[in-house]
Amino acid sequence: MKSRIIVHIDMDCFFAQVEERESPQFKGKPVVVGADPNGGKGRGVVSTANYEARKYGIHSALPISKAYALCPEAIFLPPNFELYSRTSERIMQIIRNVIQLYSPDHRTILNMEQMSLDEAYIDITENLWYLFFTIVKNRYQREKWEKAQEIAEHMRAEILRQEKLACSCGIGPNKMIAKIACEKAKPNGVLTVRPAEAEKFVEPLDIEKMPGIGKKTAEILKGSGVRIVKDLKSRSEHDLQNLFGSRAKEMYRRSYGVDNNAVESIREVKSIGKEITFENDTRDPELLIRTFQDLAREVAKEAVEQDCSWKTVTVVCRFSGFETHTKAKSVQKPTKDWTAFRAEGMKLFLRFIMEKQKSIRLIGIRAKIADSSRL
Ligand code: TTP
Ligand code: MG
Repeated sequence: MKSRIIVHIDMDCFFAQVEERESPQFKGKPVVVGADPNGGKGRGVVSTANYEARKYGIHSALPISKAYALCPEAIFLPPNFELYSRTSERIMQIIRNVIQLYSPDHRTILNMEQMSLDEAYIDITENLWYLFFTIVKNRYQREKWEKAQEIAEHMRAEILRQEKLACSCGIGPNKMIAKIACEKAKPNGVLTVRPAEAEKFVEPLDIEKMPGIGKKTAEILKGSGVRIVKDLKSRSEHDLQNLFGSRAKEMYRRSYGVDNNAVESIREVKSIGKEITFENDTRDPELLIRTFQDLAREVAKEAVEQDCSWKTVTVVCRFSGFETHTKAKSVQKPTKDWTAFRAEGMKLFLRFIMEKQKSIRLIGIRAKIADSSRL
């Protein structure tokens, strides 16, 4: 396989950091985003905690009641998904813009796989390839890794400048190494692991930390004396095959720091949305319906211009008193039928009007795009 350079980028304590940005008075204080702690009796879990709160042992998926017991004076906030998702879209666009600067024509070549709201892989091999023609070969092998570091720092600087948010990057010869490197670089750092270092880099890792190995698999491995990645190598591939069948080959490869999975831009999910806040809260049906139709038409127009298909239509409604609700409908197969998009959106919107008698402050409509052709 051709040698590759992969960057993994991941925002630091994403939800909590966005909340801190929105409310600077939280700076330096422990912030926990998740379910309502209800004075220690709350149910549900922590979505994430900022690094200040992590010092108390609070982390994602911890029961909220435990988080409260560990630090009752922390600032507990409910998640605001609309805000995180809008922020995420802008971040992904910043990444694309920066990467494109590093291609010969500043436009093409983008192999990016968005994994979640705050995380993406970018294969920048092709972006660096043109360097090959500008410098002598032995220098290219070294300098391409330095250039990769420069690209990662550039992305981080732009995200910080435009969004006031910190993130971390891992750079490696494959997705697994890049992801682990990013984890190690946190918070607010960059770590490069070159091909020659990859095998040694994974050896001391706890087997649970290896991407692709879940809790169950780790338990089985630990039960058979495999604690760290290096221990995996002492087993023959045949041994592993008996335990894990077809998955053994991949596992064995990974224990040598090898991962051939490609960065697949097809996974990228984007959305196009519009919303509007009324000057005065209103229940005037004519105004509401007309405004909603205008928004839906604008979204559809933008999508048609970009030749996208839609998968989900989401309608948001904020009533007076900041009570915000969303309703969504998905189609089975992505479609370019934007008339249907507008019709489905309107049905959802009418349900809002019928269900609640309150005045409306904000309305919005969003299409989740199921098309990677725009990359
Ligand atoms: P992560 O990137 O896993 O975590 P993080 O960004 O909060 O912290 P880190 O600095 O370690 O990357 O997840 C991104 C967001 O996804 C996170 O901010 C909140 C949400 N999330 C949950 O809601 N529940 C979870 O169990 C996890 C892991 C994340
Ligand atoms: Mg993160």
